[in-house]
Amino acid sequence: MTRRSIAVVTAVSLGLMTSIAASGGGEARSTAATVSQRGASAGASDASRDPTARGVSAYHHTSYPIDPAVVTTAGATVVPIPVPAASPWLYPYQVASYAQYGYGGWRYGPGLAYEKRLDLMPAGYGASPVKHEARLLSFFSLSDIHIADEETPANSLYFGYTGYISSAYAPTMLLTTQVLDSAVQTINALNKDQKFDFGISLGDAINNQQYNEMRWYLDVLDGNLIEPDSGVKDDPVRGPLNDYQDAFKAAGLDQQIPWFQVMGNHDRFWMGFLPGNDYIADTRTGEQILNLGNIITDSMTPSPLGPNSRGYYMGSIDGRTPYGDIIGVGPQALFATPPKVLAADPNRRAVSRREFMRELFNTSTRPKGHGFTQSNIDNDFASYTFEPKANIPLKVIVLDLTQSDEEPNIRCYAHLSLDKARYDWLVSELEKGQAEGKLMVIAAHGPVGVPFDPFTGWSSKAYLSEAQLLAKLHEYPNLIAWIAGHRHSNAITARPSPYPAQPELGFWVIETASLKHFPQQFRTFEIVRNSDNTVSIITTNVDPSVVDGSPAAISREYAIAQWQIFASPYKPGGAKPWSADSRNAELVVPLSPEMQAKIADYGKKIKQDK
Ligand SMILES: [Ca+2]
Ligand SMILES: [Ca+2]
Ligand SMILES: [Ca+2]
Ligand SMILES: [Fe+2]
Repeated sequence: MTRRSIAVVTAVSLGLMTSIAASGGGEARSTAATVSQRGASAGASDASRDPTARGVSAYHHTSYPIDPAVVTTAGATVVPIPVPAASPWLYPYQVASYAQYGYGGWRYGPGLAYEKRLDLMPAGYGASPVKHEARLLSFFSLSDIHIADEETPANSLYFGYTGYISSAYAPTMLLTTQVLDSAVQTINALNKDQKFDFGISLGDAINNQQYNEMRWYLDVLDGNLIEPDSGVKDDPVRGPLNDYQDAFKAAGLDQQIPWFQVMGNHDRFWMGFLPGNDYIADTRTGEQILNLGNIITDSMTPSPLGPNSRGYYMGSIDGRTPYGDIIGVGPQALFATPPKVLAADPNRRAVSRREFMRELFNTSTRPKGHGFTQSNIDNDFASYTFEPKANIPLKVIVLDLTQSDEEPNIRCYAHLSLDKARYDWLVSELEKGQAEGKLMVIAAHGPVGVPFDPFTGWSSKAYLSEAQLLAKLHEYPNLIAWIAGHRHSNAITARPSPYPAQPELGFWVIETASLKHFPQQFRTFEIVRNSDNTVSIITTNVDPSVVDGSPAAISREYAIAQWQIFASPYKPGGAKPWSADSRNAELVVPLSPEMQAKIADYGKKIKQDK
């Protein structure tokens, strides 16, 4: 078995960070605790998870630590503790009451087994034993990080704060930089055990297309000092490192790991939903809170108004309050004067798709541009390819699947789409990869061939239909996987070959969840060559490692509470939960006879257990 297919428990040095001073009477949990000990003791410490009781005042460092006993979901899982039956249903914005009513509690549960999936293989395959023979490639995916400036006047809180759309308001938006920092530290710990060849961020890196969000995102990965605060400087809980607005030093991704960026709808549209206009642009950098109509229902009429529609103040967060109280939200008729945020901030300006790509050159991590080149910027074309490992014939096709601004507004702009230029480019890259005998992985913000709501799936205005795209993809034997975010889901979907005589025309669609919604997980991938010259994609979900009371731990409570609120049958409008499932799997991929012969000697030999 390979390393990531077993429970991983790694002790790591915390570098800059010193030990966690468990002052204030909190119990010190052994950092060397094994998984089973943690499972057994978890129930007893749940009371300590009330962020109001403990806060994060125990830290007197410049950085936030993680639990050094890093474990993937193969070793332990985060299991929400059900909300007591006597508890009332809460609105998502009632963050201060979550703990009191038992929302957001969790414990460690047993590890999640790997499901071995043979969906792409011919009938009868699997009768004879097959070994993992050589390691070809190892990487991680992060997705839908949604680094957020919660104090922006150009928010969309109105659509989410009472429980309508889960992406429009989530209390986790207070703590996005800190959660990414904990994920980065967790990746660094795993990397000590076995090196990642690269990492990929699958889009929606930032929440609202803002310059300050982009800088926070890149500065966390670079390991810079983070001031996660906009407008006026706030300190909701007096003192350093004890609230969501406090400055902290990010750990930074290990400089040895190159990482690549995919374009998402939130990276280039207002709240992932609308191309901006002058009103939205002026609002971002001003004090007046955004006033929009119901863009959700407006967009279903024949002539949607989009950013020109008015009627509701979208609200913002009062950055002086410990739980991020919402201000300036609701129907405009309820306001005598238009509501404002505490202060304007020029760094809230929007980044265009070009500026988003250009900013990726302004980092200290590798590679410059994180996949994008000057020609991508010149042509405002956000698709590219890269070959992660010189001695492995595999290329990654990074595809910009966001809608064109020119597409008409049909239920907003969060759909997946391709125009002719991008489709032609995709086909030429698939043709080249096939001709050159390279395995291929497509990385795009959204998946294909999976169920969607009416707002986020394949655009009816795309150059071709989703069915036509899928049919084309099934022409390339060397395409082994399509990896994506966007649905905030960990789903894994087989796309078996439509032609039984050629199983190699199938591929896998592998999704990565969001760091914003429960379960806040990323994924690792290991591609191995098997003894019968099939390959296996071994993929593992990972929860960022947290210590009690840290911002990332508080965010986990918030994420679980929000999921419980949306899953409740008492929710007005009914339960609208999303899948909180984790998925660990070994996905077996059949190759063409030519590729089987070609890869027979590739990869680093895996020492056999027996
Ligand atoms: Ca903030
Ligand atoms: Ca502020
Ligand atoms: Ca503080
Ligand atoms: Fe997203």
